[in-house]
Amino acid sequence: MFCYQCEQTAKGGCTKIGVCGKTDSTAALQDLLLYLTKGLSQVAIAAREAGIEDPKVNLFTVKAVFSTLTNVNFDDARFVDLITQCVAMRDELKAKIPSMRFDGPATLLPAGDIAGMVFQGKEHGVDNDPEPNEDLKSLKQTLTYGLKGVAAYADHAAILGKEDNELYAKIQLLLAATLSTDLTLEQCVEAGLECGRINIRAMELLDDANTSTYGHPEPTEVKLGATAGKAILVSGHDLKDLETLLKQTEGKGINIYTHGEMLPCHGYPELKKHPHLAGHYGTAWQNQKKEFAEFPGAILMTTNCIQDPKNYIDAIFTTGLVGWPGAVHVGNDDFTPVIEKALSMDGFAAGTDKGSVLTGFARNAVMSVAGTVIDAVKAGNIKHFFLVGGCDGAKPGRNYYTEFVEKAPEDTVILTLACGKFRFFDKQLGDIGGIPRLLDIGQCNDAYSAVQIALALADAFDCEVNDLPLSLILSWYEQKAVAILLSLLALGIKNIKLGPSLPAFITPNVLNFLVDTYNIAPISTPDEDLKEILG
Ligand code: FSO
Ligand code: SF4
Repeated sequence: MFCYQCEQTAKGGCTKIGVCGKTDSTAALQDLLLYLTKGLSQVAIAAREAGIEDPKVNLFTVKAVFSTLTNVNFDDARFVDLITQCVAMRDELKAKIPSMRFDGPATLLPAGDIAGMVFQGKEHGVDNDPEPNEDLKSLKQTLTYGLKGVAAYADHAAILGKEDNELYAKIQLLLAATLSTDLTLEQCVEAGLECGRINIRAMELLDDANTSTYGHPEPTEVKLGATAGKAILVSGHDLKDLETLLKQTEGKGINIYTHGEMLPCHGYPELKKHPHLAGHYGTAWQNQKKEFAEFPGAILMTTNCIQDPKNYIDAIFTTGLVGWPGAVHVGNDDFTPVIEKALSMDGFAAGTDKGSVLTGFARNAVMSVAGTVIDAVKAGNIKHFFLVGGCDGAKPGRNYYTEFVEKAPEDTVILTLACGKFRFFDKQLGDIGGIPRLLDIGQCNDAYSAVQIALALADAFDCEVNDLPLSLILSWYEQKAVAILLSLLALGIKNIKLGPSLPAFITPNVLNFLVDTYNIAPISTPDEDLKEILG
């Protein structure tokens, strides 16, 4: 196997087994599915030109690509099923445009058994990329990983009924473009920026899906301790799964707790109205092995970020695109097995008080106090904003983000989003004239909200985002972060500091290009970076 798509990759790429736990066979099956989905995209593009739009193919495209994102699905059997579905859909669509001729992944027939498919997957993996130029390969992999992020956001939006054929068409065009060996450097860069632009559209669609279904998030205090009684823990990112579970557990005497990226769910009016949404348990995804093992109830994993659950395999359930061999997979509409499991477990014997945190500062909430914020800036009470956000992970270098927030001067405001916030989410940073110094915008899925806040501030101060007293201090881990980074570059945002390490798939020449064009820089130390930014 060869995989270097995420931040925790082994030096030079994961080759024997993923640091994430991905096996050689899963890696190859993911590569085969991705290759075949690129072929399905070629067929979808040709069909669209002939006037045929296939909603089933469009939705499948994003689901298949999202399945290959880091920490989503580790179950070979599910990948074999997706590969089979992909080829069946492709051939059905091809039959509707009989005059069109295809080759490559649009014609490849998968082998009849797993071993054969694994062999085929390896033939089309990253290390067998036919692109001879290392910089072009780097840009095309960046594009592929960015598209995994876009697919994730588009899938989340589709789950809540928001789809856009134009977005699907652009995703398929870019997926197909990664197969070309004729692209110039300029074309590859432009494709990456286009990926960033379509990601803004995907995130906008998701923002609309979330806020039109559950209302705009409101500043909300979330309890961190436990309430005595039976319990279910929900992790991942999916709001609809949480809602379904809340409805199905109503009156059953089970308390529902959020984990990791589900924390911002407490801010949505239509979710927080359920009295048995009891609080938030634990921290970020990389701490789940310890936190889940200690949880006295059932666990539902709704999207990415699952780790090897062998120590609590009987208590964990996967749903949606998530999979782990041996963990029970349940449909999104019926969580009875999860509920029955929770009822059979002890639950919390007694309540605990671990304080609380604030969430719910998405774009609507922040903009509703924009006047106060602007006055505070004009009066010199707020000197600078830092967006300290992105993914968390296990590497020690990530302490940078905790220290950065601790050392940020008292006349600065920290905006945060995604699971990186767990490095400092419970710090009491006080307020500036009633405005909390730590504002949780939401999940990584809410990056659109952060962009809207930045654009609104720029509008209020009649300047460009780059001229605002705002600095972006980002941490990355998986491919949604790649998509967001491409969106920020597409918006022309400069001076981003990125850590804890730079992507392994970026070559020195591509990095030089990013530094020269966008002044993007790796994080150094909190003291040095703060001095440089505020100096
Ligand atoms: Fe974190 Fe995981 Fe949300 Fe990522 S939970 S690391 S950017 O998948 O998705 O922020
Ligand atoms: Fe390695 Fe990350 Fe790929 Fe897993 S997803 S195999 S950790 S690079």
